[in-house]
Amino acid sequence: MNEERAKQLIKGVLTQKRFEHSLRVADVAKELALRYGASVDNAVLAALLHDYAKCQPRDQLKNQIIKYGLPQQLLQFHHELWHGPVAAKVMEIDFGISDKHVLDAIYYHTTARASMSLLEVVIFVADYIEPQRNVPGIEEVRELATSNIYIAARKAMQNTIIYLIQKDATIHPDSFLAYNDWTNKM
Ligand code: DGI
Ligand code: FE
Ligand code: FE
Repeated sequence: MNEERAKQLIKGVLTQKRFEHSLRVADVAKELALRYGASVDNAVLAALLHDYAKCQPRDQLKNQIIKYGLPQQLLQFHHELWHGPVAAKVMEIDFGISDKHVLDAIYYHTTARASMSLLEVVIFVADYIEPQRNVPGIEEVRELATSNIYIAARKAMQNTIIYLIQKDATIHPDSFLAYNDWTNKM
């Protein structure tokens, strides 16, 4: 899988809006990879593919969680958390991506988790700060991302946890584990 093939692939399965989001995430991921010393090729590839399954119907995502033997626990959480794990499995099994860091960056791009690799953090932060996203506190995260990507990731997760609590939503344990991990590293 290379950049051009990845672009073709997502163009065929995403809405125009989601496709353009993915291109912007790839640009930001490239910038962060250069700044922090992650593989630029892997960052661009993972960014282009991270939302590959985002536009699939809920039933289809659910069927793939079962088919691929992904944790059934996912089904107890918001369906928004399903598209990363499913995309990672499809990339591994149907498209032959074998790089574990790329697969994990796709898998964990929504929830995050403890002890993420640099590439995983790059994708998590790039997805959060891409230029067209507009959530409260995003400017602070953009600023932090110029100096310390882990502190930026922690702030992004803090914002998301607060947002989810305010709307009485559940929070996946991996999101708390990521937050605690980044807090301990401060
Ligand atoms: O797919 P994107 O919209 O580009 O971004 P994403 O995959 O990071 O999805 C983010 C949404 O997922 C965000 O609105 C919050 C929501 N969400 C729901 N439950 C959880 C969650 N995010 C985290 N980190 N943890 C949750 O438990
Ligand atoms: Fe996503
Ligand atoms: Fe995204």
